[in-house]
Amino acid sequence: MITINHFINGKYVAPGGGEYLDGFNPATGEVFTKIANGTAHDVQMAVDAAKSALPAWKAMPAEDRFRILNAIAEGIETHIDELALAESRDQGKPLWLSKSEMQRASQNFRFFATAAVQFASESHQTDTRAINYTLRQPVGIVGCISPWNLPLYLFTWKIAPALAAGNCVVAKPSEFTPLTAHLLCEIANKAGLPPGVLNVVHGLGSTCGQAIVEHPEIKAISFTGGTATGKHIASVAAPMFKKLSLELGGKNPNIIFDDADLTEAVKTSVRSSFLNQGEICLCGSRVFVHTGVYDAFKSALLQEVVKMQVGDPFDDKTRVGAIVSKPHFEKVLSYIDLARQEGGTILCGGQEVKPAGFENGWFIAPTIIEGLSAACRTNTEEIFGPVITLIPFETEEEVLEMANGTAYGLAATLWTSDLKRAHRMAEALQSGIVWVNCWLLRDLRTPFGGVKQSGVGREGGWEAMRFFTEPKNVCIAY
Ligand code: TXE
Repeated sequence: MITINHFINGKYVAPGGGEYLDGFNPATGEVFTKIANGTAHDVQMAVDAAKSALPAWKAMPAEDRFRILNAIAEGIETHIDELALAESRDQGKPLWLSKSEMQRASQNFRFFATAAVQFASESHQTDTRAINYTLRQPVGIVGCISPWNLPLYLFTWKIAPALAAGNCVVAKPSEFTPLTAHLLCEIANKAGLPPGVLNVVHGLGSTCGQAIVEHPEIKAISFTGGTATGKHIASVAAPMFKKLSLELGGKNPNIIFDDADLTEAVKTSVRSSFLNQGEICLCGSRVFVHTGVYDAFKSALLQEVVKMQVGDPFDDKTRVGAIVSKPHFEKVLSYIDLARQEGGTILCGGQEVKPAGFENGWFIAPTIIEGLSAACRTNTEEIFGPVITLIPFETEEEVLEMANGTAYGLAATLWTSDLKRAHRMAEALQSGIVWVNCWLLRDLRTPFGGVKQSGVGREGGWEAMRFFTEPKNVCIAY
């Protein structure tokens, strides 16, 4: 049994209340970790540590901050195998995928280490009268709350820019997948991160997470998770005038026009539908296909999807691992039932799988559904599992209306060889991100986030550095 304690002031500490939560291996259904069940008291200790560390951390020369953050990136790289094993055990995802995510976690630190030395602010000359310059000062103590789908990848995506900008952090990973964040703390210590600069607390969102959001000395909250939770967090943080960055759910369209390179579109759609068991906010869960290529696309996609191996996360051939938790597994299955009730036809999958040796795990076969209206619940609510729907369309106007017809607006993908159409669609889609003839091709400098109920604010590049700093205008008369 692995014990996961808080990391406060550079040391692992037991929860003040002495209580622990069970942590499950989703592939076996077994408990293998005990997770500190943090309370407001533990969050207060983390805030106290952050407060003591803040003056020295924000005054540290950027070059020194760069060196420490870069050493954390190297530490992650050195421990990639161990971290990837832990991630797959905790989350259920295939090991090959965990390895690439651990590389990205390292890259997040490397990227924002260099941001610490490159970040700059503006100056404005006001005629011949004055010069204005903008100071970009650290916000102070910031809260980072991350979800369970890409645990270390998203945890580091938040804490690296927060630290690079000179803040001290109180962070909470998801109670479903806290293991890699726990291991990262030791790496941070070895890299020379001063005690108190990064504090990691564990526990339930409704108690420990809530205490972070409510704490008056935590001045900014960066959150990734469900839309309902984001709405609640905003209702608590906004009246306290905290800075808020919310990266929430999606119900993303993947649009295949009749002039698309079908081979590429099918190959990438397999990934954009089912990578990480479909538990990525960027997955294209509504696949709109032009009637001219609908049958050809459908049969080519089905041919690939029925071959996908579901099961043991540690088998290299596995394409779909376990669903993160029992409640989430049940939620996804309930949506498949709903699709049936709404009149959908299940083309493949549609049920749980019990792979040999993993009969107690939470597995769902990759599922493709057709025959549903674009406006039904299955097609407008986030399922966040290995479930997609196929929807035919005739015209650009029609698909645009359907694609934009949900409360979400995170990431859209379109496949076409017509450049003018790509520009027209990219302009008109209500979405924070538009991928044309590709998916999840990431450049860490680009703004990342969604519109409508997919969130508020942007992460990535200078956007993240701006979020984690307060601009102050200084006007000096000539
Ligand atoms: O996430 P929650 P859940 C979507 C997906 C999923 C749904 C719910 O559709 O089915 O959200 O997932 C912390 N104050 N996404 O309920 O609750 C919590 O401890 C402060 C999309 O598992 O949003 C965890 O660390 N914190 C998504 C984090 O919030 C609170 C990724 C996320 O948990 C809190 C995951 C509170 N009151 C799920 N309540 C994406 N955008 O990628 C919870 N938390």
